[in-house]
Amino acid sequence: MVELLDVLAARTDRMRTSEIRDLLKMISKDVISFAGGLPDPKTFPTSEDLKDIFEFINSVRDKAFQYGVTEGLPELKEELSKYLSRIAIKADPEEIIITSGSQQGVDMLGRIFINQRDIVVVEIPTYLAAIQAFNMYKPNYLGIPMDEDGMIIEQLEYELHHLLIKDKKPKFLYTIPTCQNPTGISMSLERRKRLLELASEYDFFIVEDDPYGHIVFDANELKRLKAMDKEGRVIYVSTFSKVFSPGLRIGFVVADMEVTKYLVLSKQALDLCSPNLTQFITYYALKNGLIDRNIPKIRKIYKSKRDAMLNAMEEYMPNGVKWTKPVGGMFIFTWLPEYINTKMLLYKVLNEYKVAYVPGRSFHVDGSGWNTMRLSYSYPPEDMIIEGIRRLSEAVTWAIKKFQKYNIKQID
Ligand code: PMP
Ligand code: G9A
Repeated sequence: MVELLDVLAARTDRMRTSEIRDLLKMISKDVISFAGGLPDPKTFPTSEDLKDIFEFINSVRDKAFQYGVTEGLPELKEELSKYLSRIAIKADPEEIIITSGSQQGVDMLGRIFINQRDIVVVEIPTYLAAIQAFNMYKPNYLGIPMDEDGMIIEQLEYELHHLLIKDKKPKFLYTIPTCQNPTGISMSLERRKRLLELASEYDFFIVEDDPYGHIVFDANELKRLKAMDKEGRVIYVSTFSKVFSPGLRIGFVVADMEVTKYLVLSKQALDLCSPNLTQFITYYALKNGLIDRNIPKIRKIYKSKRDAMLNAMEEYMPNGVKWTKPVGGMFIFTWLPEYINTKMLLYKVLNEYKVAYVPGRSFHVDGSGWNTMRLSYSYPPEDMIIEGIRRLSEAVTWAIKKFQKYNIKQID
């Protein structure tokens, strides 16, 4: 018998499971889940829409069920180029590549850019599945903390300066500047401008991951970094998962042609092409305004759910717990007292209180975050959100009583 550990590639040693994906499998019907950022099915196409969509699919049957080109369905890229121009992103169809979910785009960027020990800058905290994708290529992370205006750019500047002294610079900076996962925070316009200046001064790429850019609640949509970019430094990644349907697995990357050339090469090897069938569905939805019409409805649904969660947190959470006030998106990030380990607490909360959340540690590249949790308000109905927060608060109150006497900060 082959000894598996003798034959596995060295790159597997930093592969870690996604807690979001693990929880998705574990959660039973009687659990109120604040774990995965699953869209509310009310935001999916209606039965009426589906009739039209499938009538259209029937009319393009020969192509829809066929292999497609690696770059993506040309009709979809044309429509996408128009859709992007409405958020001030100028992208020729040749600068767009359709991916199987934006997760694939994130992974492909890791593939084409990261050598072992290359420096990749990320927010602390950041999207855990981006860390999971990049880990495969063994970068050294430079984590930059956030405040209520997003990544602290002064700190980034300080770190870049110190890297330069050592003759080093990042390969790229990965950011979710708008309605961030996991905090719901948006980077201020001033910081966006400064970030672009720094990227130019220190000469690195920015990867802007933007699944939630349309899901803003109280203000207008913020200018995308890509829309402000004059030098082709921003590689824009986005998806139809949160504004139409994640089941279609349609995402996209926008970058200069020299970059897309390499992305296409990596996608050829990964999956040849994204499904023509779901690309045609997305094309139809874009062309006929289904997605544009859906956005105000989506905002309304999630805003109301955010409010339900924030109000319940205010009412039930004990002293010593802090949380973000999301300006959009699907998530609230929460800090418990430092002596509580949210990963250990999860199993009790799941089994006894029947509530799920994502322990926050995996969103941190610096080994911190043991006392944090991410709560998603996107999926459960509002009465369940309130009940779930009531139960979770009871569990947290129990944990504070039980562990505060130890008062030992959790460390990695
Ligand atoms: N990036 C971020 C920041 C996300 O939150 C998500 C989904 N939660 C993704 C990428 C991946 O989304 P998808 O593959 O469904 O497009
Ligand atoms: O189910 C997934 O993995 C997508 C959701 C991502 C998230 O919860 O951040």
